[in-house]
Amino acid sequence: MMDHNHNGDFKLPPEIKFTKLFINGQFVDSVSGKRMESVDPRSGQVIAEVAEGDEADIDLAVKAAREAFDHGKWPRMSGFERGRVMMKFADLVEENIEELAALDSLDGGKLLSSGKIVDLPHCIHILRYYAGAADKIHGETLKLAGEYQGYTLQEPIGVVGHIIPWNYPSTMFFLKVSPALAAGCTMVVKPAEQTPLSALFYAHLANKAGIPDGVINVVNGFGHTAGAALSSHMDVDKISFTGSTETGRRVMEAAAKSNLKSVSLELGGKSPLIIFDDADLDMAVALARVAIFYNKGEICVAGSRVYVQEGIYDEFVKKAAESAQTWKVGDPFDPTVQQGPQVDKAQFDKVLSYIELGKKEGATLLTGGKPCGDTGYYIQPTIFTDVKEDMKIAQDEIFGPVMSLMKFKTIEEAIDKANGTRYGLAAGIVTKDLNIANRVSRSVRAGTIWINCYFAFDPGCPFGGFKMSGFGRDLGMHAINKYMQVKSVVTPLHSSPW
Ligand code: TXE
Repeated sequence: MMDHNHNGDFKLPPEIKFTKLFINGQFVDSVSGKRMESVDPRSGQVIAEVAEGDEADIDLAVKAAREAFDHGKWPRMSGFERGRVMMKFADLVEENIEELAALDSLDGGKLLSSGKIVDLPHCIHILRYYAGAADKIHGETLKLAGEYQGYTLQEPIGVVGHIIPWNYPSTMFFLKVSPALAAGCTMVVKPAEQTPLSALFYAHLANKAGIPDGVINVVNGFGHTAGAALSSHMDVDKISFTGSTETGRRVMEAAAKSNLKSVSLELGGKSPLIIFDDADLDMAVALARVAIFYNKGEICVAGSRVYVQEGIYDEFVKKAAESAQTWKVGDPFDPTVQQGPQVDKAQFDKVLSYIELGKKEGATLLTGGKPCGDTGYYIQPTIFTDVKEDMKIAQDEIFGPVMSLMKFKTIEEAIDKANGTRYGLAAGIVTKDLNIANRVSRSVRAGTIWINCYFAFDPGCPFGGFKMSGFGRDLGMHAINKYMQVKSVVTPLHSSPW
């Protein structure tokens, strides 16, 4: 048990202060009175019980968001004023960085060190980026045929349902909520059942910053109940979803069968990292290791397929194995650890079953392949070689620390192989040759291409998928458009001809 003191009054593990639903500016119990367990993936032990929302609670939250949208001041404030409140919200998050990062470590098994220096600063940056954007949203003026002129208004889309996953509870919260706030929307956030804690803290801070009641509501609950109720609700105007491709399909179906609400989906991936013969080998090995083992491989853009050109392949395999063996797995609160536990038993079992499948399919287990220790959901950094394109371990999103290593000869072959899955979220290229980098960037069908880097995110850089990795973009100014409607206003130039 860790109990050393940080920042004076904050101790690890953090106290869990908020466990109810947040609806219309109040923390409330669920209508049914049910509670669900939040589990520490280091041990499998229950750390808290939180209110479990379902259809009735989603209904109350949507009503509050509807009222705040139809009659409240948030959509009617100037963008500048909204931005000021959002800046205050960002300051409050910044004051609580360590405690918030620790909550994600506690229920999600994420590294506290990364939370403090990567995730939370990124969240604050996202919130400030969109706070700054809130007063820069404007339409166009149009000179129309005949004696008419027109202009467009960019109006908030209305009540938004954000359904978010457990691998980045804080980042996903701000990635969705910030542009929607800037646009003037009101919203209901449905966090993942595995990681219910930090979103409630954010709701509290938003309230303290002066975001009006009903603008942000947080309803924890399961996907098939609370999530399904939100995506099929007749009074929700848009769903912004991040999660699995299968669930994304269900969300879209629910939208189609209810009120045809707008949907954007950020789904799974099987991203290729393509390493050419001219690459700096040590840099490429380091990049490949981070690309798949960081956040225990629970990243939609994880570089799970590593293609290495034949000239450096053998040397790469040797060094990759050594580097996986020195990647430190352990308690996410320990600052020297590089990989914590998988988020829950279901994900732990899923990853291990893919490792078994890889062996059965005929791939060679180069290193790893087993759980680490007897308690908690820890898995060794794992690498397969002799992987063939049609194996399931090369096609499916495993969402764990499992790298598939493959060899290629020519640029054309690398491009074909990189494009050879149903996904298209991201890709990495490692080469010193600008011509290769340019050609491959334009030929790989993926929403983000990283050249000689990986996981280089920025609030200004749009992020999303091609193919079955989804559609619509988070981040950048593109994301604001997801939360806006365009209205055309037309007037005659001279006295009315009617
Ligand atoms: O995801 P789900 P799961 C992938 C990854 C992982 C697999 C399964 O491969 O192993 O998905 O994870 C809510 N209507 N990704 O089962 O179900 C759910 O409550 C509405 C990739 O946890 O997609 C949660 O809030 N909502 C991914 C959210 O959807 C529903 C991140 C995501 O859960 C619902 C997570 C329903 N019927 C998993 N069912 C990425 N792109 O980063 C569930 N939900």
